[in-house]
Amino acid sequence: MLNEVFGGRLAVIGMGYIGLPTATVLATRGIQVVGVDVNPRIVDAISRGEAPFIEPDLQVAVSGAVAMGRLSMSREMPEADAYIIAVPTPFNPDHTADLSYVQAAAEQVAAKLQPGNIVVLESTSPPGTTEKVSQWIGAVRPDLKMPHVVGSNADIFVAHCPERVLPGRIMIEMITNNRVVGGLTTACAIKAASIYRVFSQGEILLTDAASAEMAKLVENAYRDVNIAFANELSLITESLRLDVWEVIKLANQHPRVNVLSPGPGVGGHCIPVDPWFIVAAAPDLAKLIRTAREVNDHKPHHVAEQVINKARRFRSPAIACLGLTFKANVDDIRESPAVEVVGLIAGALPEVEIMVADPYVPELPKELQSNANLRLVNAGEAVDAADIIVLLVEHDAFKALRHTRHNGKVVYDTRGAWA
Ligand code: SAJ
Repeated sequence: MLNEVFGGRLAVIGMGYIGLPTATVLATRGIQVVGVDVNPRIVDAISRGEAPFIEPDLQVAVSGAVAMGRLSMSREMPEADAYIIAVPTPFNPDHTADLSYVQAAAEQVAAKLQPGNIVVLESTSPPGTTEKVSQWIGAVRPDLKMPHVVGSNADIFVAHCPERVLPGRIMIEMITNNRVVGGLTTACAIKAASIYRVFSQGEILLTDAASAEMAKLVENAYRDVNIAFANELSLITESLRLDVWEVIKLANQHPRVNVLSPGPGVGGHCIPVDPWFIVAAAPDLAKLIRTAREVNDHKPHHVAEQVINKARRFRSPAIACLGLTFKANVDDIRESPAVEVVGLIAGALPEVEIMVADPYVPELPKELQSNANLRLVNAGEAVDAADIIVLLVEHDAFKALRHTRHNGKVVYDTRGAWA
C-alpha cells in the first residue's frame, strides 16, 4: 500500500526541529526514511538513536525508529521516491528571506531525481519559493519536464506543505493538526498529500503552492500582531501604573476578547522571522505587520531599561535573571528575547555581577560569553542571593519558586507567572 502511494523511500533534508520529527513519524509508520544533514554531530547523534534537542516524546520515537532500521542518516543525498526539504530560511539583514539553504538542497535533490519523484518544500518561505525550487531543479536537470514549465505533464511533482506544529507539542500536533498542501499543479498537490496521509489524522487541504506559502506566513504574522497588542498594552498599563495581568484577565472575560500574554519579547525561529517575508513581499501595504514586529522587537530593550533603572537604586546590586530560552519548558534559545535582555543588562552594568539560571541551558550562549560579569548558577541560589529578581521565562521549575523566597527583594516578572 505504501509503495502504491509514493514508492515508499523518503529522504528528509534538514534534521532540525521539523525535519527530524517528520522523518521519525514517517519511519515509525513503516516508511524507509533517510535523514540528511550537513552537520556531522547531528548525523552521528541521530544514528546512535539520540535526538539532538529536547522535545517531549521525540527521544523514544527516534531511538525506536533507528533501532527498527527504518530511520537512517546520511550527509550525502540518497536516491529516494520522495524528498522533503526542511532546511532553515533565515532572513538577511534587510529582512528578505535567505533562500540559500533551500536552493542548495533543491540542487542536491535535483541530481538524484527520476521521473515520478515528489519534492516537497516544508521550510517556511516567501510566496513563489516553491516555484523557484522547481526552477532550480530544472536548471540542474534540463532533461526533466518540470511543473513550472509544462504544468500537468511534468515528470516531477513539486509542492509546499508548511508545518504548523508548536514546539513542546510537536509529536502530538504533527499527527493531529490539519495540513495545507499546495502544489505547482493539482497533480503535484495530490501526490505530495499522499505522504502526509501516511501519518496525519488531520484534514489535508489541497491548494496552490503560493497560497500555501502565504497561509503559513499569515498564521505566524497573526500571532505576532496579537502578541504585539499585548506587549503594547503592557507598556501603556505600566505608564498608567496599572497591572497588565489584571487588566487582560478582566478584558478576557468578554466572550469575544482573547488578549494574549505580554512578555519580554517574541523569540523562536518562526514568529520573529516569518512576518518579515510578508513585509518584504508588500512593503508599502504591510504596515500593521511591520509595526507589530517593531513593537515586539523593542520589548527586550524596554525590559532591560527597567532592570537597569531598578539596579541604579542600589549601591551594589545583585541581579538574578531567570530563563534564557525563547519560551517556557523548551531548550531552544534561537532569537530568544531573554538572551537579548540579559546581554543588554550585562553590557550596561559591567561592574555588576549578574546571575543567570535556566534548567534547560547548560552553558552560557555564545553571544553572552564575552560578558565577564555573567555567572550561570542554579535558580534557587540566584533567587536567594539577589536584590533584584527578573523572571524572563516561565519554566515550570521557576513557577515553583513563587513568592516564598522573594521577601524584601525587587521582583520584575515579565511573564506574569507569579502574578
Ligand atoms: N509569546 C508571548 N505571548 C504569548 C504567546 C507567545 O510573548 O501569548 C512569545 C513566546 O514566549 C515566544 C514567542 O512568542 O517567545 C513564540 O512562541 P509561540 O509559542 O507563540 O510560538 P512558537 O514559535 O513556539 O511556534 C509558532 C506557532 N505558530 C502559531 O501559533 C501561529 C507554531 O504553530 C508554528 O508551527 C511555529 O511557530 C512555526 O514553526 O512556524
